[in-house]
Amino acid sequence: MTFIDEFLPDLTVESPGRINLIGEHTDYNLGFVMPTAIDKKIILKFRKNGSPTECKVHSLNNNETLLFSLTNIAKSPLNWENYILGVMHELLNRTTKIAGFDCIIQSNLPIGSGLSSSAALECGLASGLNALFDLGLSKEDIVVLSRAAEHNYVGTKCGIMDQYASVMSKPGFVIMLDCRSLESKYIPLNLHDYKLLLLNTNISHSLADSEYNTRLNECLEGLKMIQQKHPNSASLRDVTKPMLDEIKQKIDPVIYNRCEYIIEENDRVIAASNALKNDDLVLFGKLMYGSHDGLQHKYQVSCPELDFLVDYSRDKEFILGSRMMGGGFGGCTINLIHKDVVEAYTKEMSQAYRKKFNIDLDAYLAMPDSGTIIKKQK
Ligand code: GAF
Repeated sequence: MTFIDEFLPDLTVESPGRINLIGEHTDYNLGFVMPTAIDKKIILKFRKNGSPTECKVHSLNNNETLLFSLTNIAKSPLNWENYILGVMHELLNRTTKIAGFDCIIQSNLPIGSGLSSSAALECGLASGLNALFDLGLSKEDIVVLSRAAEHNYVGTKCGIMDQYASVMSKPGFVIMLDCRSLESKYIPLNLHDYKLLLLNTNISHSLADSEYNTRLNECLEGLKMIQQKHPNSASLRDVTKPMLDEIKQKIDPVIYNRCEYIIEENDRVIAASNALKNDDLVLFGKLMYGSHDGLQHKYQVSCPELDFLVDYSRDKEFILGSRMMGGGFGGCTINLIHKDVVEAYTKEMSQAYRKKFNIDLDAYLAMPDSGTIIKKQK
């Protein structure tokens, strides 16, 4: 019998990926986002192994095993291992209650597709160990420490959206999240005859990680200049268009565009949440297109594959909105599409995409689902 065959878990964690309806790159500018978890997830099974220090994590997807000791946590040259080791590092800074454990991981979340498999892995591991060793961490602690793991071990200076959505979501609701106060409003998602269709480009351009941190720095550079006139602006979230325009002559046009996009995107999230409350899906869809246009032209994090999918949808009366989703440079578009045409449109789109890029498109319907679920074995 192998380690996997005889594995009897003490507990199982279901840790979901997320979609984001609108509000991209606003989270690290302490603005607003509108994510929710989906039913694509990472399953993590845990058991204590009796050792005081030795741990084993096995990924069934890539058939790789990570062995480590709690007394010697250090960064790995392998990216996926750093998600695990980063969480261990953060947990061990906060508690001495963890001992040796084994964990098996299996995922149906496509990696690099903008559905946030990284946050699902970090939060799933932290939630599982919290329950297994009774660490007494709150859900918010899990969110915050999982993001810290990504900053400190993986090196992406991400915002809080992905971890928050993976842990805190509720079925049937999107979260209107204020990324500064972490106050959240759960808005019921009533799409009537429409569906959320994700179209996965199956592309993940290598620029994604480096450009992400570059965007963060560009926003900080813009903020610094604005603060010379408006010292009370703690983040771009506090900045208005007239405030930005006061320095238009002095600021680098690229930085101006980045800041302008963030200001406009924050306004769009607020408008989108009102549109949802008023059942105005047509307006919601227009805001989605506005978001994509800003991401493509002002924030410049889109790519030809994403733009092709969004552009293809523009003149279709059965699609109310479409935009790239997540960090950019690949991954999925999110489309608000009439339920009667989902199948036919997916087929048509797949053919067109294949003809243009010689790549297969994947399509998934997404519904707001539950955040982290922990099941203890009896
Ligand atoms: C990635 C990041 F992890 C999030 O924090 C967020 O910034 C997103 O890109 C863009 O909105 O998923």
